[in-house]
Amino acid sequence: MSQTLRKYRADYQPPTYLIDEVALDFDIRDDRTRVRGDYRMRRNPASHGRPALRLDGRGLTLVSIAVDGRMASDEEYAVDDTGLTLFELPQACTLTVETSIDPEHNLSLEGLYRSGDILCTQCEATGFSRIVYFPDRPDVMARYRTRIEADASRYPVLLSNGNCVETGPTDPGRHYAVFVDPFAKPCYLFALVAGDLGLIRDHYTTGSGREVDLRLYTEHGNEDQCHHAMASLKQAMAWDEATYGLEYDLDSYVTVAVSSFNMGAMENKGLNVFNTACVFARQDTATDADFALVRDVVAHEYFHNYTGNRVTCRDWFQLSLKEGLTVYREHQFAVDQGSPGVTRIGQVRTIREVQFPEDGGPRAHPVRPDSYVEMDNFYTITVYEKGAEVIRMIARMAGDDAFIAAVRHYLAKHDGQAVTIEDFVVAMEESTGLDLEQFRRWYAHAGTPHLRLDSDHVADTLTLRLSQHTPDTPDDRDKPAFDLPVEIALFDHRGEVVRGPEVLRLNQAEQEWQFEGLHEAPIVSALRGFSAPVQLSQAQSDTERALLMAHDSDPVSRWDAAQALYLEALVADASARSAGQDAASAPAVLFEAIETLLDNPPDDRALLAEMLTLPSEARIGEQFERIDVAAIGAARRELGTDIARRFSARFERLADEHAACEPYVFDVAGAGRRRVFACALDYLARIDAPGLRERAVDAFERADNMTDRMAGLSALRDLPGAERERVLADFARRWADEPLVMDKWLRLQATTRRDDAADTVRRLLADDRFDFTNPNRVRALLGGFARGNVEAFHRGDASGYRLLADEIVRLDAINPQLAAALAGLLAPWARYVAPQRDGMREQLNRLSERSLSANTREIVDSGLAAAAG
Ligand code: B3K
Ligand code: ZN
Repeated sequence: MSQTLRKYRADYQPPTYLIDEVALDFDIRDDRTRVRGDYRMRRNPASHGRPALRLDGRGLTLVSIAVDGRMASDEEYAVDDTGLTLFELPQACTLTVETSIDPEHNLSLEGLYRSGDILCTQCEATGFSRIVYFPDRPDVMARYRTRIEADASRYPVLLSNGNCVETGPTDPGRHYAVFVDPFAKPCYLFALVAGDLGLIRDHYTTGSGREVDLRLYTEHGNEDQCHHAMASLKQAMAWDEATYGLEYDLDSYVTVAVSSFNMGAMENKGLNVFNTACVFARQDTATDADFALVRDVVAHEYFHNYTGNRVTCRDWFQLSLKEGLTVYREHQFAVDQGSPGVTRIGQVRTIREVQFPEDGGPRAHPVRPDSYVEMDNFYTITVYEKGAEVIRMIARMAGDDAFIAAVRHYLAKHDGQAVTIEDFVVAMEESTGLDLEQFRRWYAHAGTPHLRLDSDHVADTLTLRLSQHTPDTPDDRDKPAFDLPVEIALFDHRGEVVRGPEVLRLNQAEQEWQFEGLHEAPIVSALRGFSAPVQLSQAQSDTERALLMAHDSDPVSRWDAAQALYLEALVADASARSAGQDAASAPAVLFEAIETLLDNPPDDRALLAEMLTLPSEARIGEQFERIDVAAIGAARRELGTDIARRFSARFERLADEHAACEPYVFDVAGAGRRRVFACALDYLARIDAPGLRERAVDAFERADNMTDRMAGLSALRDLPGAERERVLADFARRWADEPLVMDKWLRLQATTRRDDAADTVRRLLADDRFDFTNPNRVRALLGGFARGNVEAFHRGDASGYRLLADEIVRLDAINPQLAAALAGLLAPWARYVAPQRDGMREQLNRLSERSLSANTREIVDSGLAAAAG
């Protein structure tokens, strides 16, 4: 049974011993792996109390333990399920611990495990304690020397962090390598890889002239899918130098792509391990979205080298210290590489569609959580993305240059240390001169603030009144006011800016601002660029929204005005349907606004596609206290069909104008062109327009790239018939040997809008092309269904919930982290109307009766604890 002890941030105690040097020795054999650790330690002067030492260890077989070369006797230590305690140790000593582990049968994808033919590690958050007994906490930072010995033909490539200082043969058929990492690091950044790997190489010269050897390893045969990742790495290295003045600090930067990985990638010092899904990108196998994902994840992991590795977290409650800041840096990088407006729109969508629901549900927690049972459950959208938005607000208030100077100050002040979010905020204050006393509440409180904006125009004066209120969350009621920047601009009725943009700093429950000299009542564009992670409601007419949609100088606000127009119509219709009334039709002004948009499209084609895309079901659901999935689905379908019918000729023209005519290049113009093409096809498919099927099949067959091919395939997705079946079968034949492409095939079927979608998923679960032990396959099929096929998943007969719960039980036995993530989809039952709320809760109860991992137990319990309302 797993231990389910809750850990509290307030209970932090410094480590009793510091470890200066760690020598690890891995003896890899087919049946077992022996790991020996020699730790040179000394008493931590900051720690008082008994000189006992706690070493974490899970699922380990202890072989021996010795202090300064003398075997420890049974009385000197005690072993339990989660580690080992040494009762008394000298002030300074060398501790030697030897363990035996079984990576071959480790399906949890934590610690040392096998992915295909590759042995690799994943240590963050606490996977190191599955390798050897050690104080598995980020504030114990040591320099590592690692020796790996293994079979030479099975594992010709041996890798660990730092520089390779020695290699050679040992016993017949075996060889070894020794690595020394000159930088002190926490054990979560340790990595080891052994395998028979293909390689692509490049190099990078830093601003100060240091030559860095860049290597990217993958299973043989995939090398040609790795060039975009390598190019992205070089872009990221150059960007970090140009923007933050940060140069890479080791002689080599090594990346290894593995197919079985629980998340996107891991920033181990000098030796990143990546999910192949975040490395592979070739035009015939990857879409534009994949190309962008690879670029951004590669950059994210690279940026961690400073924000995370050189300066790390004192304890895991501080996770956003490295993740929020690194996501923010990644976001800025992405904005600089692509179309700034559309890139920002993508970030805003994630916050609204995924983070807001988390913040309003049973799993709501502050960016810096106060307690947890399983840390791996807290790698959340709140810690990552809301954490990044919080940083963005600081940058917004300080100004970009002052913010960058402040980050440099923080990194210099704390280089080589394990610190807290408070240390970061203090460094920001010291460098920028900002007073962040009240701002700190963003780290301490969960929940999304709701802002209300009212405006009054009297004589020639405009009064803007902003008020804020944050709803209660499970552990946090009656929240105080937040300190946040609200960017605004004022427009006249011709769409010209008459004031701003400027930032209003809201820090009270209610505040007023006055703008004089305005003869006519202006139109207020507010929360421009999504300047704070809040919900804004603003009394605005449809005509005003349409005007901003056509003229606002901020692309995010233009898009947002369009979203507000759609949303109002959708909410009215869904509310009517939910109440059993007649459907409500959308106002004429909405269709006029679409016509104006089609007549005067923005130069940035991707922005056009974004503005033509209806808010997702998740975003519509967020507008309701209780979510009625069927009513929302029907309203969204109806509006989509209505738009498609009215503008079918325009969509045909758009499809013609944006069909492929030049060879594929992944750039802003090309990706924008393909976005519009896919969007036009999607509208035409909604009404099964004459000629659409031929057009889609043609795109599928003739495209020189996966993006256009998927546009064709997606358009046929919900249109039963011979075309769909033929194209799907062709796809599966063509890409049978490309697991990541087959994930698209699985996902497409899992997201097909059909009443029997759950049966399709069950059939695919049994298909040979599916592999339950591989997280990418599971995410494509089960994640695709539960997240991407909202109506089928939430069917009133609960068949979707039963399917998910069945698979969670099966998965929990092998991969608790992934099982817990899926269980999170059942947890917010209280947000739904009946019968959904009952169906979800019933499956949570069913799960609760089983013996579960600590990961899944924590999620299920928090879901069930939610008030019935
Ligand atoms: N730091 C890792 C995530 C580790 C997740 C552990 N369950 C990847 C990243 O955020 O860059
Ligand atoms: Zn990260």
